[in-house]
Amino acid sequence: MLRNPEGIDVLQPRLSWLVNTAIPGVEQTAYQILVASTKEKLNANEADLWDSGKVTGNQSINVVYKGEKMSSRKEAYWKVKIWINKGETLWSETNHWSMGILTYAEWKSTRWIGYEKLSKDDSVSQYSRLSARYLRKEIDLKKQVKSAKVYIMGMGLYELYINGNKIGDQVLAPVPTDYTKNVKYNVFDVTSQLKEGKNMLGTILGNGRFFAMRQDYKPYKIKSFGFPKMALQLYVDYTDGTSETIRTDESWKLTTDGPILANNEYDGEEYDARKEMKGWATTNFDDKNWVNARYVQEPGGFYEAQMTPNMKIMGEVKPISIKATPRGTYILDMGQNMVGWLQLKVKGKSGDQITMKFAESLQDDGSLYIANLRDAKTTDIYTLKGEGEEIWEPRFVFHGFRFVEISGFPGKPTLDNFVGKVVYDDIKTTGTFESSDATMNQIFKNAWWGISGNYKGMPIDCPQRNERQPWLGDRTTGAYGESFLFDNQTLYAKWLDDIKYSQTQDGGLPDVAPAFWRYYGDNVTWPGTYITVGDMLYQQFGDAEVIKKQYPSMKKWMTYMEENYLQNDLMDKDKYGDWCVPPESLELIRSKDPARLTDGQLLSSAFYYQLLNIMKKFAVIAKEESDIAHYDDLATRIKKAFNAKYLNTATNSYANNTVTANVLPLAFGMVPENLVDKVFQNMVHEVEVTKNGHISTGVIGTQFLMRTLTNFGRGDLAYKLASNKTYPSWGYMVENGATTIWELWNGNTADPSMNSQNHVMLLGDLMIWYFENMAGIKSNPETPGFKQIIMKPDFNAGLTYVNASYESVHGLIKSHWKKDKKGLEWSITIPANTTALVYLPTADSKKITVNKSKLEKAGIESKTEDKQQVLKLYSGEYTIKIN
Ligand code: RAM
Repeated sequence: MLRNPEGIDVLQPRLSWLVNTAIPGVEQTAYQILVASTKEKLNANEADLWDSGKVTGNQSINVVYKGEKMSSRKEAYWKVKIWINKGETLWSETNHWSMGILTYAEWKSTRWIGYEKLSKDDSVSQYSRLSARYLRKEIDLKKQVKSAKVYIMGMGLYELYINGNKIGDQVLAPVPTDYTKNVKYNVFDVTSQLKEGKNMLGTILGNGRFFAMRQDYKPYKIKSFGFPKMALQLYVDYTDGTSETIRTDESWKLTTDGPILANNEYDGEEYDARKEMKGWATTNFDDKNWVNARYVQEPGGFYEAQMTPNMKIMGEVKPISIKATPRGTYILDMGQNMVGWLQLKVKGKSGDQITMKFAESLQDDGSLYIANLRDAKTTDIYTLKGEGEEIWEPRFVFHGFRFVEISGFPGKPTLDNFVGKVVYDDIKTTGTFESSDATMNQIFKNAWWGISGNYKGMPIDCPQRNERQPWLGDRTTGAYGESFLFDNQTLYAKWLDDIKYSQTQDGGLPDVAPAFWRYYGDNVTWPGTYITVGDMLYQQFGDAEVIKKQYPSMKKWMTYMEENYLQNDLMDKDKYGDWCVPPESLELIRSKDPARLTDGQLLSSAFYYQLLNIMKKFAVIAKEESDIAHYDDLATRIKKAFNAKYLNTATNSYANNTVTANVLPLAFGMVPENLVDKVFQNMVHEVEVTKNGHISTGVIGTQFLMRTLTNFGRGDLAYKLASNKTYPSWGYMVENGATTIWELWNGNTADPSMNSQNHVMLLGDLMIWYFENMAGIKSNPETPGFKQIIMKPDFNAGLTYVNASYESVHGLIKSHWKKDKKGLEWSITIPANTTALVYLPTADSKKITVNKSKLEKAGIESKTEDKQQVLKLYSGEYTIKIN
């Protein structure tokens, strides 16, 4: 199992497999990997690239390839044989990967081409407009094609065609990067698209993040990379053993006079169907009005294979209502705040023009609420060609919206004229969660929509207003919660590279990476995400390589912060505070009330302390153990200074006693042992009594609140917060019609200047709590990647049932429990080659049956711990009953 097998550019890819068998209690005892250069050789067990030999052990994920040195474009076919403890051996099916282009020299004679001028209706302004570039190149393949692969870098966004057919189902490709640092190429096997004789290659280039991201607007802040451009190599192998390479050069033809008049991620796409150029990507087209493409400068960054998937249309939403307005327009309601675009089906006259304006909600008078979009125009315009039914959807934009205002529609539009296309990274949904609490269930759905919609080849903060930036702080802990819902491993691994590439020479990290917005403020809490997301990848996916790779840059940043901002053993650098706490008045965005705000030095010191602890773990993984002593010493000093300055032993509270000020030292283990319980009880009092059982934390405190309450014994209070419907709470958002998660607790009343209705940062650790604490699906920190699962739901928090599942890297885990007066019934699925520690809420083993037999007779290892029976279970399905 390699997630993106086409065009791998690491020399030693890692191989993983799932042990798939119905036999219970299975553990792998050994494996043998065979890798061959052709399918035939592999079938004959002729492992000319690598034969790992029989390796004893149960490792089934991330086995590092250690065979022949791989070279560019080399194909590898592999399979694995495993031995299991039940006396059998199993063979996997044949898998495949192909290497990318490993050296710059192999790209050297390929030129970047484009057209670096504005056309008639283009402008560079606050609302930049640029028409899409269409390129075409006829090629003559003289012999029969055996295989062909294309490697394309199309900046900012490309669509690739061969003989009129679009290649691949990706949209808005490639994933965005800081193109001056690294440029991603995509690889496609196009063997079946090419034929002997004349063929036509065609591409369309859109702007994406490349061109004029409003460069006139704040050029000191917003990065721009220039006009769209591309480089492409097509390798063709013929059946007679010869081969040929086709590369971009000045012989490619180009026009800017196609139907896509303007495309801008924030403002929308304008399309004039009258300007369509039928057959432009086929050999059957007259391009006499096209010009030759020009040689242009390369973007500057390294060329890299894209190892995370592109976006795709992942689903559809049918609108639920359409209403006429007094203005003669129509308001379409999708019933869901979604990210993507609207497909239009229409009949009319040539020149009829339909305008679609996207927004997240409506004002009281039924018109669109657009103030919170700031100056993003979010408008698509389609001009009809007037040839019967026309179906159109944009290519180079996305919108975050629930409502669309339609104007200029010929005739009366109906719901059937529109379909919402849901666009996000092509990754699997891995987690499901359903419980006895309807509010919590709706929050889960809202979180799913919010998280997926904001995956845009990088995790962005919001999809609708003029921002859409990959802010680090929004994901510090969120990425971990998200990993239960989505297979986000490659996305976040890519993002850590983005962060690494954005590091300054002296070690500083920005708050936004790629740094499309330039925010280098030497903050701790936002850049610290570099380390916490690394920890998530290690913990949830068992990915140690990513830690080894990023460790030097992580360490560099830690040192840089220490050298510049450590004062009297405290870290004195904070920019955003506990961002977005519930403010003192409902219209406010940012609180000014000192009683609600937490001291910045406290936040940055506690965070830095926690990061030091993670770095100690990473130092072991990266084999840099000699760093540990320093991290340890620093952590000890910070803890001491922190308690000396902020801990009030008379009141057992920290600083001004906000919940955030207390929850951080509790969660990070900074509280002196003899005071832990007292500090916790004080915090509980703040949440339960002072705040009347409601949230008072912002982006920082909320990351630790739910787990800390639960782990120290007050899961019931955490449940209250999760199921609340009154302000401030996630349920309050639901009660007020939210179908995603808001940027602000008071999103329905606050000023629009910073008020997105689709932000994920306030989720904090809520999703982790759903899975780890309510469902009882947690990876044992000692055995990352769910090699051992800790199943310890808090059955007494308040829920009466939970049905949850999670597709881990080791396979599907399920936990379904329900409680009633008679007792508890719990069905569990544990994947092969893993074990689970299952915590049952009784010390009395006589009350327990497992798969209908008494525990004592079931032959299961168990022990008593804190009045609980703890069972060690091997793979299989179990139904446990306690009465
Ligand atoms: C705003 C958004 C974003 C946050 C920054 C600090 O732009 O709320 O999500 O990270 O502020």
